[in-house]
Amino acid sequence: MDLWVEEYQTKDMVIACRVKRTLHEEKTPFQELAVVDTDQFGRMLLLDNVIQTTIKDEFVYHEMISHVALNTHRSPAKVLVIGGGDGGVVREVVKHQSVEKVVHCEIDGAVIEAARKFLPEISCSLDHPKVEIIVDDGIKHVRDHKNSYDVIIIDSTDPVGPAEGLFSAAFYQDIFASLTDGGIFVAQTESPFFNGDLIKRIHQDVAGIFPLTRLYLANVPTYPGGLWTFTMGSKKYDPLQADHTQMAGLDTKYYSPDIHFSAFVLPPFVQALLK
Ligand code: AG3
Repeated sequence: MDLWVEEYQTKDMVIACRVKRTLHEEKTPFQELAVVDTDQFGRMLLLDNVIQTTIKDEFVYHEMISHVALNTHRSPAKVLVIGGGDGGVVREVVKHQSVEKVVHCEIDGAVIEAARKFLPEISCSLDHPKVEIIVDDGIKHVRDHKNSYDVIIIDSTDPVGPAEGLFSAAFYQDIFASLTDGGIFVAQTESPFFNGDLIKRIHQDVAGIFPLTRLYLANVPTYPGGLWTFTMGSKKYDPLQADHTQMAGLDTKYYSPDIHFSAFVLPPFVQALLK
């Protein structure tokens, strides 16, 4: 039988991928979770029918959401990852020698369990001795942990359903309070083609709270439009002033010191969103 997964990337556009085998399907208290195997992208994790990550292209997103902020901060010791139950961000964060502790706060424990079982390449560092996993609401966690983290990484789903609150100004305010002096946060902020209004609003909200706000880009083939944005709020350090020679020599496939800087070069239509 010819089986396909289809994601409505917008209400008028579908991305479809032929499925070799369905490995797991589950309705969790928060969402519908599926892991399928495909020829095109390898194993793929979907939540509420939205592609979260695939074995073939996950490195782009996970490296880019992690290393830009971690290499901008001079010596991040305590890092909080919100969401990202697959463990891809955690795997990248523990590559940094300065990091002493990674708290991984994911609301849906079923995502962590599915990733452990079906996506070992991505979840492989979840048991690292520096990692503490907390299955809880990230919004609550930051509210309860003031002045606690050097870097906070928000690896959320799209801004509908369980992740909606992770895109609010009130949450960014709590993030600010949860960061130490010199702290930095970064969040995935969707497609500049399809979510321009959202990107604009987030940029304004973050700029109203943090001394420095920056947006950067990476190309993730399985996300709507491919071109993807990340928004960073920083108390002190500017990613554009990061010291090339101080950057950790990381084992990466997309991120590099040159990409660190070039990712901030924005096409005019993206720049226009930030005016
Ligand atoms: N976080 C989801 C990014 C948003 C993808 N959106 C979409 N495909 N419509 C990725 C989780 C990976 N750790």
